Amino acid sequence: MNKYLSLSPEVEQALQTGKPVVALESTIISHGMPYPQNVETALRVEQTIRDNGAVPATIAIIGGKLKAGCTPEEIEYLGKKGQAVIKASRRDLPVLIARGEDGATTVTTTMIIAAMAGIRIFATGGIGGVHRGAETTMDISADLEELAQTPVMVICAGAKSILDLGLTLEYLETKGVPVLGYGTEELPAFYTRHSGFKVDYRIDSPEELAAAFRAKMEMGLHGGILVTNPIPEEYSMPADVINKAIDAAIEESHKLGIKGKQTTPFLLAKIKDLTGGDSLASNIQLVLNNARLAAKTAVALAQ
Ligand code: PSU
Ligand code: MN
Repeated sequence: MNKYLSLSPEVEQALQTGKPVVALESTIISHGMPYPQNVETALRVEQTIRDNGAVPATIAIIGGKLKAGCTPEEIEYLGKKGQAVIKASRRDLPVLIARGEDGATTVTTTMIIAAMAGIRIFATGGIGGVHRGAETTMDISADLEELAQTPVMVICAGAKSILDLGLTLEYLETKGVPVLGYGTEELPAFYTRHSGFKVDYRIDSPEELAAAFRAKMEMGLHGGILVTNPIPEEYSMPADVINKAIDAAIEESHKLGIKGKQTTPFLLAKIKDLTGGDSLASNIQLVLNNARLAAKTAVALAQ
């Protein structure tokens, strides 16, 4: 194990004894939701994973250490500090670690650290992708490259239409990343169950998810698998409400000249304001739903 990695005693013990473990990211805490809902949600997600038979490993960078398994105090710290924590992608790791700084891990860096620790299953809300207008901005999330190269199964609720969903799927196809729909043939669009785009395969059980992941590993194919799990019907948002908010948020980001790593956090916060908090309630529910599926899949993979 490399000297930069630091496992919590619980996560270390679980990995040594072959118990199921689920990785969780920390950018969703610091940049994805406001305080204190971010901290409450992170702790509820951990509890949901335990309730479904797995050990949660919230991943973050603290004092220059790659942590797999944060304490509730560390989660509170990251949540309270919010956007003042550096949003750490792959390119940020060398300097942050060398300087002993803190960082919130995105899907990219959570995958990297999970793989270093030997954790195979990761639950989150949404991934980054190809942004609308990427043909001129070239704004394509590093999350897609990470899915192409790092052996972790990422369970999300699909991609929201702050992204160009069609181009995101094309990119994943080029990179050889399987995009699976849990109980659906249609790519879910995060706040809503429908996008009009098709996934590669519909999968109906955690066992089948685990089997696909195992096959990919055993063949020695590089990279991960993306599982898209639709938000439960009762928490999904009306498509017109959310799409109007997304369009308005994107327009505002252009007006303010928001660019680069600030784009996604800006849009998420704006959408939450424009929907009067309804999108936050949906966001919390879909993360809990993904945590349940991830824990069950980790249990199946450990068998
Ligand atoms: N999408 C969400 N919530 C999030 C993110 C994306 O619905 O919190 C975060 C994740 O950490 C993801 C990152 O990895 O934003 C992508 O950022 P970028 O688009 O800058 O790559
Ligand atoms: Mn970007």
